[in-house]
Amino acid sequence: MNDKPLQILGRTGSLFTRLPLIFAEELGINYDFVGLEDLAALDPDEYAGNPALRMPILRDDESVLYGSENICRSLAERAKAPARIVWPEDLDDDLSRNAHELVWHCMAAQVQILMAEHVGKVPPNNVLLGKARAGLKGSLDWLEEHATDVVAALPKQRDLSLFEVALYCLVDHLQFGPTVSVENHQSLMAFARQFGARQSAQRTAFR
Ligand SMILES: N[C@@H](CCC(=O)N[C@@H](CS)C(=O)NCC(=O)O)C(=O)O
Repeated sequence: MNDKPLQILGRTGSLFTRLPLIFAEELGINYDFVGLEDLAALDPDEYAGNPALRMPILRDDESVLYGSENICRSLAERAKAPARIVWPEDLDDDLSRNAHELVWHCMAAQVQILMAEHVGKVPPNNVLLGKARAGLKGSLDWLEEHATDVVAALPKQRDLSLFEVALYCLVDHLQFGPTVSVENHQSLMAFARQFGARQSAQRTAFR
């Protein structure tokens, strides 16, 4: 068996990269973080071969794996002590499934808006940016109303859920790279404060 640490490739300020970093910390996985330089790069080699030109990527001696959810699943499979993790397919009612969909929508919209503003220098009145901001704001308002109930409905006997990790990373990233305001969403902020007390969150802070 190969004991060389796994590599998680991404950026310390990347919303999607934070998910597997938190999973790795929670699960006690030995890993090296490899920072990627250029968000505008068009060469897949700059993203460990990911043709989608996205991060994070998980790399070991034998393989590369793309996509934050894939990577979280792979890390869970590699954990020495099995953890009780709630995955999207365990959400079995419409409210929880909608909440999952909207968190992932918000994450994609947050990246899209920041990339357009900071990398693309797209004018702020661009219609697609306006729609992305409106969809992000509406989805955040929905999550503000429902996320507490969704979290309360998760199985009590759990170590981690992908939903909570993603929601935490989203709310924290909205403060790190502001696009639409989250500060007045009291229950989302309270959730983030509580989850943010975990060592895994503190060891992976955006910077
Ligand atoms: N579906 C991918 C999305 C990853 C993603 O959008 N990552 C952002 C960084 S947080 C990225 O690579 N952005 C570069 C770009 O948008 O061109 C995943 O779940 O990992």
